[in-house]
Amino acid sequence: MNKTMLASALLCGSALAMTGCQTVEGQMQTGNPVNQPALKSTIKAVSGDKNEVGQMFLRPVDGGVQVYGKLMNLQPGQTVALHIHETGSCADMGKAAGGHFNPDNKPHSNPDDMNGHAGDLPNLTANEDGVATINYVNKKITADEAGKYSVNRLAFIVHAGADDYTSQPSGASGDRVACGIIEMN
Ligand SMILES: [Cu+2]
Ligand SMILES: [Zn+2]
Repeated sequence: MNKTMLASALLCGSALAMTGCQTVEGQMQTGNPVNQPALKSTIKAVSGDKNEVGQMFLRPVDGGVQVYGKLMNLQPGQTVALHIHETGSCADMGKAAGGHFNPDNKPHSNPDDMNGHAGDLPNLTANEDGVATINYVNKKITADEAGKYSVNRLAFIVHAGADDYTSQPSGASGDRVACGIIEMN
C-alpha cells in the first residue's frame, strides 16, 4: 500500500459517511500525485478520554501547502474554527499550543488574506453525520521539516465555534476542544 492509499484508508474509515469519503478521495485526486503528504496530524479531544476525532494531512503543491482531512464527532451543521498554533503541545486543554502561528507578526485575518496569520485556516461545517472536511491551499506556510514558515512540530487546534476572521487575536472562535501535533508523515 503506498502512502496515498494509506491516507485514503485513514480518511475513509468506517465512521465516515460515504459521501464525505468520496469527497476527500476526490480532493486527493485533484492535486499532483507526485507530492505525497509530507506532514500529518492526528486530532484528539483535549478533555475526557482524549478520543481521536480527526486526521489532517499537509503536502506541498504549487504556490503553497494543501491542508486536507476531516473532523468527526461534531454536531450536524456545526461550524468550527481550525488553526495552526505556534507550539507543538496539546497540554493544559490545548492552551499549551499558544497563539496562532504568526512568523511575520501579522494580525488575525481571513485565511486568504496574505497580510494575516500564517496559521489561519477556513472554518469547517459538519454534515448530517457530524463529519467536516477541509481541502485548502495555505500560501503562507511550508511543509518542510524545518524553517521559518514550516509547520512541522506545531499544532492544529479545533475550537468550539466559528472564526469571524476579524476579531483579534484569534477570531473569537471559542474554547479549544481538540488538538493535534503536526509531524513528519
Ligand atoms: Cu485556534
Ligand atoms: Zn489567526
